[in-house]
Amino acid sequence: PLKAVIFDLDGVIADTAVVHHAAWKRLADEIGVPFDDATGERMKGVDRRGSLDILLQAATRPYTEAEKHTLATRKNDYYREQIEHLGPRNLLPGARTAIEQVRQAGLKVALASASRNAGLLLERLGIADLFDAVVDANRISRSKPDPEIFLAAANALGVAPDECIGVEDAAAGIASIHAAGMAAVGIGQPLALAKADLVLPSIAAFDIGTFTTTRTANWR
Ligand code: G16
Ligand code: MG
Repeated sequence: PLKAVIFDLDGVIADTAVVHHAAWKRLADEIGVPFDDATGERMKGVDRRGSLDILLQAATRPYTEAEKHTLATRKNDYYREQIEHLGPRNLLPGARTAIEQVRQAGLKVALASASRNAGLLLERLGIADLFDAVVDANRISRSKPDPEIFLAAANALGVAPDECIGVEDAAAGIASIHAAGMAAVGIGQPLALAKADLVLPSIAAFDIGTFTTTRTANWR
């Protein structure tokens, strides 16, 4: 039986995917490395250092470890500048309702975010107390698409992976959910999320009844 729903943060609950994108774009422009939407899409759900490596694939010279550290920090400074100003209005429409629905259905709720800024974001968005467990990149060692983060979330909730649904906006996240042995709901473009068991255009379309009142086979 379904016992828990594990949500991604950026791009699912908060509209911060565009803020990450803008911060990477600013850095890319400053160091003269090309950056397009496809590159931005591949960075979604990937941790900070992994995202930098994706950006630097288009660089014309190698970067030292020390330089990479400086660049990742600079991008994070740009990102933090922006999220300082966020509030509950930056929740994606329907996000709070989706989480509340899950709780009202008697299921547990966890967050699985690759962002080291996840705790700060939850506070700013005013939803920190809606989660039974929060797992972010500070608590794991292997980034999505590795299953570690979703497995850690299920473990923190005390439920088995096959009793969980994961909700993600990134291809790397869908892969992580499936590798953990969970069903995956994609939020966004069906083309980018082709591997998901179900794709919804936005979190506003999330209806827990889809998963609790019909047999898994009907949607998965
Ligand atoms: C998010 C974003 C990624 C970002 C990562 C790390 O993950 O989707 O684009 O690179 O966090 O963020 P930070 O630099 O703040 O640690 P998620 O899993 O919440 O979608
Ligand atoms: Mg995401």
